[in-house]
Amino acid sequence: MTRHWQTRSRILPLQRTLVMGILNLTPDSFSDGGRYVDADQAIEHAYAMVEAGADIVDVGGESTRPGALPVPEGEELDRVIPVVGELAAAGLVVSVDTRKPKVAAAALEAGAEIVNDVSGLRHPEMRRVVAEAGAGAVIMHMQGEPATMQQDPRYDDVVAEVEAFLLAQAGRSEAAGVAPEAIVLDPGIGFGKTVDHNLTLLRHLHRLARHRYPVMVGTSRKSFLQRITGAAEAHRLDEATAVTVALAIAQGVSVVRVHDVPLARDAAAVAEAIVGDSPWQA
Ligand code: PMM
Repeated sequence: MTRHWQTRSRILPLQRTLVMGILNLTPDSFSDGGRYVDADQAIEHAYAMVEAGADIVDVGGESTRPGALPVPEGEELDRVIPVVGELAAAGLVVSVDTRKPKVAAAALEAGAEIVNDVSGLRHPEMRRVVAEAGAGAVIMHMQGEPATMQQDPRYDDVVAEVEAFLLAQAGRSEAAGVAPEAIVLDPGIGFGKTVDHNLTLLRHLHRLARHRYPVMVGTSRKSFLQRITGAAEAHRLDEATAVTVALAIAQGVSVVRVHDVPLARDAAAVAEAIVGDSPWQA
């Protein structure tokens, strides 16, 4: 597996787990209740996450939670670009969580390093934008669209299907000129998946991690954790998230996307101390 992640202007080493802190600029985000729509507050929160050990700040202006409707392009640009510009100018490594090629292009222009696309770089224009900028790319798996994806998700073999999709999209991206070292794969926990599908994928992260691409996982405050623990509030799921972080690292996952950065950083430190260079990567 690649031991670094090549992004637009940086090379991020992967010897230690990268923690990606979530900055949702969406009024309807289920997990932080829209506390960070105000740009100044959002920027403060980003600095606090970096202070607490975040390696990357993932800025998103369109909610992709189950049932969410698409946001018009102009609105997403207005939410995301000023914040990306300011954080990048301050020297932070910024990824932009978007499915829109125009938003991705503008964010890269404003200094973002990585495009995090929950639709897995399915749009040919998105592959072109990422290739042209030499940006890092997160290719995520999603069955269906956010508005309807949780209605009746079905797979014959969820691990094999997710793995095949991610590898096919990585291949298409490389064919479009994206460097293999720029690509990170993400199974898309909660995106068109039942609780059982999520758990099966989390049990088989080592299968995804056996390929040449680093693997990222996003479990933070997701509803399957709520279903398992019965926790009433989103922030009460951070400990449960930390458990998934440790178990993911034990299987060779390189990047974790979380809301609570200090907890994830501690979980990663303990997991790394126990597993060292994960036997799953052998
Ligand atoms: N999850 C959400 C949004 N973006 N991106 C990647 N790569 N992986 C994820 O699991 C992921 C994502 C939804 O969660 P949020 O609304 O709490 O940000």
